[in-house]
Amino acid sequence: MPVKNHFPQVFILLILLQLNSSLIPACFAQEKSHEDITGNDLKIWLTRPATEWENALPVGNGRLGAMIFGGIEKERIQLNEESLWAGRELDYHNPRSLEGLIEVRRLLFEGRFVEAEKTAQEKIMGDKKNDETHSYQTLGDLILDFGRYRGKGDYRRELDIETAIATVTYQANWTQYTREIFSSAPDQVLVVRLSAGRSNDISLTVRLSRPGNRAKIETGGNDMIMSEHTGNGIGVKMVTRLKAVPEGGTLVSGGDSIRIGNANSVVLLLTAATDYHGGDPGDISAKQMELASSKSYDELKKSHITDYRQYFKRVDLNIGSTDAVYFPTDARIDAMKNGYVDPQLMELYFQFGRYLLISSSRPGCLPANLQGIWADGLTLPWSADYHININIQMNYWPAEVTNLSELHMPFLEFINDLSEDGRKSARDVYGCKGIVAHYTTDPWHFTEPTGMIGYGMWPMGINWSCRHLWEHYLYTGDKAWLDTFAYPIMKEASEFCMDWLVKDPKTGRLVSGPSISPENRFLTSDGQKASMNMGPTMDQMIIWDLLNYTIRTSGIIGRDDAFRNEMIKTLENLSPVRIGSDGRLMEWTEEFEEAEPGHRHISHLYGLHPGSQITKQKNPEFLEAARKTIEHRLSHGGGHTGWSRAWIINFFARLQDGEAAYDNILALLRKSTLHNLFDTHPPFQIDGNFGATAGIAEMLLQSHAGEIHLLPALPSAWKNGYIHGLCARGGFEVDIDWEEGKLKKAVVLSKLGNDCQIRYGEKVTSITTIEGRRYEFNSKLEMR
Ligand code: FUC
Repeated sequence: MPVKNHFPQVFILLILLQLNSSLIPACFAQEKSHEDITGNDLKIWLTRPATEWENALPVGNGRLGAMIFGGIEKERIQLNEESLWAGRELDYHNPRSLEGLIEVRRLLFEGRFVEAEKTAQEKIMGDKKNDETHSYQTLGDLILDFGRYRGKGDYRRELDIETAIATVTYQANWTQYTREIFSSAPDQVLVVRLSAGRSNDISLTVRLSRPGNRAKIETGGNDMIMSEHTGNGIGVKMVTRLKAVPEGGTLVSGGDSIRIGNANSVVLLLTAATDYHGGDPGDISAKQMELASSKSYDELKKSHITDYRQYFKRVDLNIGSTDAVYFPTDARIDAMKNGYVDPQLMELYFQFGRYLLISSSRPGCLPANLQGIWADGLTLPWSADYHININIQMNYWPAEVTNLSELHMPFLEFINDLSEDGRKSARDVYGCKGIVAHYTTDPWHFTEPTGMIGYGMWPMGINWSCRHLWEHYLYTGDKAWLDTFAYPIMKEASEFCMDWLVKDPKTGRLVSGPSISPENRFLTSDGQKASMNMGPTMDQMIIWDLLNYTIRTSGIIGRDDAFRNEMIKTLENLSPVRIGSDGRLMEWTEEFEEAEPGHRHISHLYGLHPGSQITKQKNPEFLEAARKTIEHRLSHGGGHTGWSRAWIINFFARLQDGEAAYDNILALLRKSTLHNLFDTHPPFQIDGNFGATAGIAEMLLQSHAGEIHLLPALPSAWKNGYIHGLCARGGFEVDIDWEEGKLKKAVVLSKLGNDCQIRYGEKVTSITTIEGRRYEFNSKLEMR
């Protein structure tokens, strides 16, 4: 995309940066050629090495990840492997739960919330620690020690998200040095290539290490092996292999290092495996190394780029550009904080979200965790686990709409993998049929309620996740998969809900409980804080949703008529969602005062997004109540975590309020974005990146309400632009171009031959399509 000249903006940017001299990077004074500048479009680049992990650059192949610090004299490449967990399978079932359940329900119906909570804590909740014995962990560090350099300068560290290659370049000793780093999915190897402008000029010491000093490190010739039975012998077994391939020069190995002297270039290959998926990690990593080292660097690089691009190139976004692209990414983020508006940074953020999904979620792998696959240390925030009370779902919001459907599979498989333990928990904890899971889980798929009531007593984890199964079907139309894979899970989740729901003695309607509105609290009539009640709105919405699409599914695949009728009956008796006296959607069955009105979770808007219970066409009064709900949260400091802000972008998109959605993108970039574009939740949580990527797509295309809605929430700031390649439910791929804030043209590719209705503003048109054909519309939605 060509860069326009906007000297006034550059000037303002420079002035803003002058306000804080610490923000002015050295390279601002340097001239960049036009070629350089246009090449910066989809690059995150910085003019200094990372001093903190949060500022390093991530590469990954879905399984093997690395964070590139880019030090000149000493490079630290922090490594991750998706299954490196220090835990193991454990049972957290509280044996008194069945007795507790009856007592807790009685107390809650009597309005004795605090007593109910104490009883549930004692009799229902299982005990689980979040410590080193239960956490996802770093694989270790690859350290490249180059010794002392003289005359250092012209430094640049970049991540090209069009090729998924990180590059570090600098001048030192009067030579240009280059490091290229990528994690290849086709060859299952991390590749580092070191080159220099002069021959015989690369000398370094290579080391592997792992915190805790428990890893065994062996070297021999060009090879190094690091192995450990993690978690002090209770976690997974890990083996990491490194092979150094210098061209020219000398190589000496011994102890824990390989020393290379005066080489022309060096390629380092790193493979790693654990025994999590079965097999011997030593054999797996050796096989990977054998295959990777049989290829040349150019072959590895070529197959990596081809593989990555098959996903990345499917979507192209352009929402305008300014000369801010002349500047390094950290300066651009800081300029945004100072009020500068940089549309191309939003585009970069959007595409970075897609980059992160391609790099952390590949078929056959575990799903992206709270940090994708990138995490440092042995004990991580929330163990970097799989939170299923919004976080993992948010990770996968962009998957279908941004044309990365295959990358949804690790999560969909994971939901299935929860079933076995989920069946046991439903039976043992609650005496119910079907499957259940709570707010979080780990790679061994535990599903019991654990921890404190305020977050743990929430049995809707699988039920929410099932929406992803339905969405995958809506986008792909894969009926066989719906029948054999998705429906059995949806059915068991519905069976649980139908057994779990109880009649509210006051209303006679069915409510879910004991449960919470994740992780919010209310004030009881005597001013105490409580979380648990019967029939929190989010549960009612999730169950409504689950039963609805399970009913539809059983119709599509033509099975289980009797069960379908039971589900219909349950739906009719479900306690409805209500609007409170202040016009907001009620979060609980009573109009409790919230203990924290700006709470980060806005769970009772599930029906607006990701659900589709509330739409402009169906129930505008609920849409209005949803708006009031968000505004109330925001006016009390809501959206303070990145993921919460990202959800708000999606909410406003669904409210078709482009300006408010846009303001929240600005807030996300200004308040919750690190210099490497990672989303903050001190330190970092990846859900906000994914949620905002989905939110930007949702502003430009929606299809949840039975029609393809073009530009439903286009903000005035994105005056001219296009988005090509987004997907719509029903099996469509859509290109939209706009000019002066109005639709210019749209092209709809029908992948399945379904009929569809297309909307732009108040204009609606219906078409009958043929599989594989493209349909082009003009600005008036007339077919060309
Ligand atoms: C949810 C959120 C927290 C955090 C945690 C991992 O429970 O409430 O903010 O994101 O997940």
